Amino acid sequence: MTTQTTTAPLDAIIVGAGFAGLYMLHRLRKSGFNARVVEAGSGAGGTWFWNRYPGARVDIESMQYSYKFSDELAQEWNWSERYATQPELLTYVAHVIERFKLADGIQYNTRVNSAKFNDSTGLWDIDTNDGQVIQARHCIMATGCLSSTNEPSFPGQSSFKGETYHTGRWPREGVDFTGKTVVVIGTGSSSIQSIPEIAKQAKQLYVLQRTANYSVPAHNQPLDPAYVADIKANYGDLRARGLAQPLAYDINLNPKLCSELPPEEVRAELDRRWAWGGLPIYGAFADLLVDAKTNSIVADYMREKIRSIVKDAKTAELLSPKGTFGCKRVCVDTGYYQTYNLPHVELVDISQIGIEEITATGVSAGGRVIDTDVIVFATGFDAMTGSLDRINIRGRGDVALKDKWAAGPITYLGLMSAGFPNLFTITGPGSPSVLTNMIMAIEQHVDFITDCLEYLRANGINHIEPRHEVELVWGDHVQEVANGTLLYSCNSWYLGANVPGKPRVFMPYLGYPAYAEKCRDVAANGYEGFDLSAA
Ligand code: N01
Repeated sequence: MTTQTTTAPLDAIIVGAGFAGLYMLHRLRKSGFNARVVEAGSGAGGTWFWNRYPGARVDIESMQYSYKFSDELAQEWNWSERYATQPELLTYVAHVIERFKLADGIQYNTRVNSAKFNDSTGLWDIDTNDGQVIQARHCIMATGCLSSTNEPSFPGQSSFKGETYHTGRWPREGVDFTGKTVVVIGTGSSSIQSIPEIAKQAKQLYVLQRTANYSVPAHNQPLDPAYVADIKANYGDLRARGLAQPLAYDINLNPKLCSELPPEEVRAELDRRWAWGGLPIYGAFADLLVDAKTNSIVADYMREKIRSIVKDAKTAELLSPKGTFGCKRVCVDTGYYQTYNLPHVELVDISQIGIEEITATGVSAGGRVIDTDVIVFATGFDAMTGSLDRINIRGRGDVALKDKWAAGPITYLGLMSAGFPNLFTITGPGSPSVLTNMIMAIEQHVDFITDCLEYLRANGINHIEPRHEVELVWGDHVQEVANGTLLYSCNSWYLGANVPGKPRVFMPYLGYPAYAEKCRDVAANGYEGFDLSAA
C-alpha cells in the first residue's frame, strides 16, 4: 500500500473514539488546538461499541456513569434505567457527538499500526491501515483499558464447524441462539451478564467455569423521575461525594471497621447493601479490602446468598467462590444465579480438567465431550497494556514501548513514560482507571492533559516527558498501595494474571482522591517530575 503523509502536522492526534477520545477532542478544540481522532471501529463508543453481547450494560449507576463536564448535558440527558444498556450508552455517545459538534473531527475505520517519535522533526508519525502517515506534535492514546480481547487458543479450535463469538467483539447484527446448543467459556462479568439472556433463547446451555466469581444483583429498574429530579437538583453534590471516595463513585462508603461492629450490625449492613444492589457492596466496611477476617465474613455472606438462590446443592457449591471477595472485580448481574435453576442450563466445572480440545462438533473439557452448535468465548481482555502493545509505539532512539514494558508497564502517574515525549495515555497503567467510575478518571486525565498542553504552548515548550527515576518511584508506590490490600491475593486481570506470560504487576492505582491531588500538585509545581524542553 502506498503511504500518504498529511500536509500540516496536527497539534494532537487522539487514538480511539470512546468516552476518553471524545472528551479529549472536545477539550482540545475548545482550547484552540488542531486535533483529530482516529478510530478503528466504524462507530464511536469504544467499549460500548464493541461489547454488544446480550445483556451488556454498565455496572455503575448511570446517574454517575455519565460525563460531568457539562451541566447542560447532565441536565438535559435522561437515562431510562438505573443501569443503562449498551444500546442506550451508544445513543448517549451519539448525542454527545452531535451536541458538541465532534463528528467532523473523527476518522472511523482507521486502525493505527504504529506511532513513532521522529527524533529529527520532534513529531509523532502515526501510520494507519489505510496508508496514511499523520504527523502530530502530541500523540494521545485513548485506546481504553479493556479493548484488546484475550483470546486463548485451544488445540483443534480451527476445526470447529459451528459458530464462535467473543463477547468483546460481538457482531453488530446480533446473534440468534434459538433452538441451539451453546457453550459459554468463562464466568467473568461479560459471561455473568450474557448467560441469563442466552439462556432465554438457547435449547441447551453449558457454562464452562474455571473459577467462580462473586456477583451481586443489580436490581436494575426504570429510573423514577422523582429520584432523577432530586439528583439533578443537586448533581454537583453527588459528583463531589463520588470524587471524594476511593473509586470516584459514590458507594456510600461506611467509615466503620467491621471488626468494631457487633455481628447483628454487620449482618444488617450487608443485607442493606445486597438489597440496594451493585458495587456499593465494596463500601460495606472500611476494612473490607485490607482485613482478611472482614473479607471472609463478606465472602461467607455471599456464599450463603448463592446457596439460597441456586436449588441444586452441587451447582451452588461450584458457583461459590473460594477466594478473596473483591480481589477480582465483583460482577453485577440480573438473574445470573437463578439461571442455573433452569432445566436446560448446566454448569460444567473445568477447574481440574480444563479445555483439552475443540473438535469439529464441540468441546472436550472437564473430563467430558460436549457437542455444541455455538461457542461463546467470554474470556476477557488483555487489560490496560494490551491495546497499547498491539500498536508499534516507538519513542526516542526507536525504542519500543512494548520492550520498555516487558517486565510490566512503567509510567509516571499512568499518564506518560520516559523516552516517549508528548505521548499521553488516558487512564494508562499506574493511574486509578479501572478502579474507578471510568468516566471520572477519564475526565480527570483529559483535563490534566489539556491544562498541560496549554501550559506548554504558553511557555514556548515543545516537549514534555517524565524523568525515569521519578516514574520508577511512582511504580513502586503503585505496588506498595496495592500490597497494603488484599488485591494481590488472586489471579486477576488487574495483575495481568489472566493472560499467559504477562508479568504479574498490579496495574491500576488504588485511591482516586490521593491520586487527583498528586496530579494537581504536579501541575501547580510546573509539572514537577517532568522534563520540559523547547528543543
Ligand atoms: O473477563 P474476565 P470479562 N480456559 O477476565 C475465563 C469489565 N466488564 O470480559 O477466572 C478457561 O473477568 C476466566 O477464568 P479464570 C469488568 O471490569 C464490565 O468477563 O481466569 N477459562 C474468567 O472466568 C470486568 O471485570 C462490564 O479462571 C478461561 C473469564 O474467562 C472486565 O470487563 C461488563 C480461559 C474471563 O473473565 C472483564 O470481564 C463486562 C481459559 N483458557 C465486563 N481464559 C460492565 O458492566 C479465560 N477464562 C461495565
